[in-house]
Amino acid sequence: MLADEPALFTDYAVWLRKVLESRKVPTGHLAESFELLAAFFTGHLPATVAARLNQLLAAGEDALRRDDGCDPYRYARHPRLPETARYLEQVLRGDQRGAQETFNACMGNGASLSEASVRLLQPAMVEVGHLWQENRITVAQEHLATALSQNVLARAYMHASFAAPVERKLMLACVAGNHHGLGLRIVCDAFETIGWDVSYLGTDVPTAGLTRQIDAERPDMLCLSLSLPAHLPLARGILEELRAELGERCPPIMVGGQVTLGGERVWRAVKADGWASDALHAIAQFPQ
Ligand code: B12
Repeated sequence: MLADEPALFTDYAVWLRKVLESRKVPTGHLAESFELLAAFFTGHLPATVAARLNQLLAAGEDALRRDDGCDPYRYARHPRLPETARYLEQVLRGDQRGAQETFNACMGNGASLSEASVRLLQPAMVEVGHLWQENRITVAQEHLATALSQNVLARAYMHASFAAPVERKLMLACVAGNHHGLGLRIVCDAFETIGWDVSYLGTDVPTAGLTRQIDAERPDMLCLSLSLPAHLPLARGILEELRAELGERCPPIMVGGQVTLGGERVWRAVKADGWASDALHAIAQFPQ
């Protein structure tokens, strides 16, 4: 409703059905509960609000009926590198050395740190999420793949090429409640490679502390990462708070992350100043 983007809700409906189905939880009640909700909204909310909500519910029901498979990589801008399947298999197996070799070989073949991150590691991690969603791997395997990938990135960083400093400073944080930090780390490293000075605050950053940190460090831009649908209204509130607290001292705010991938309307709804779909897209907006 916030973004007026039906894909946010239809993606969620299909995602939920897959998660439940793969765990043998009956899903017939999903469409039924959408209908019950629609009836409730019609009876209890102003007609215009109920109509907007019910349109979303109808789109959700339709998506469930159509049974679209939902390619988890549908929003990607860059084709994955051919070595992605090998990298995926290695991180799931816990083969740190193999995964590192695969990643480094891509860099050896001419990919920058950011290209290898976005076109190899990122699609592999998206697939890890998909496998978890379908109950084909455990949470422990997902954690293993994430931990391994964090290591791979940290070690590959040592072989990256860096442009001369450009006297611009970036601060990066995941909004409070967002525990997905790997993608933002990739964005952070990407800006470093084009000469920016970076301050990476990591996951789940409380807004009060973020405000003080901005005031202390005065970055030229703030990058905020959001992952889940619930982070959208939260982010909108955080942006309002930062701007109210900091006034002219508030830098331009760029957002990104999983839940923003569905299109313009999503990031505009949180009132951000800019958006990028991935680390390559982000740095391309700041040509040297
Ligand atoms: C690893 C992982 C976790 C780890 C994160 C650990 C860590 N240190 O990062 C942990 C275990 C914490 C986790 C928890 C959860 N997760 Co999780 N997770 C993932 C997974 C498998 C990979 C995330 C990742 O690293 N992706 C790779 C990176 C490189 O991609 P990225 O994050 O999109 O980042 C790129 C861009 O988005 C962009 N970007 C990101 N941030 C920013 C910011 C700016 C400013 C810019 C410009 C760009 C930008 O650039 C990045 C690099 O190119 C994803 C699957 C997926 N599709 O990504 C699920 C996924 C995101 N998780 C999911 C879920 C459901 C959860 C949980 C709710 C599960 C649970 N029941 O507890 C919790 C929620 C925790 C929370 N409150 O945040 C779902 C979300 C589905 C949905 N519809 O909302 C996904 C999609 C899995 C799935 N297929 O079902 N998760």
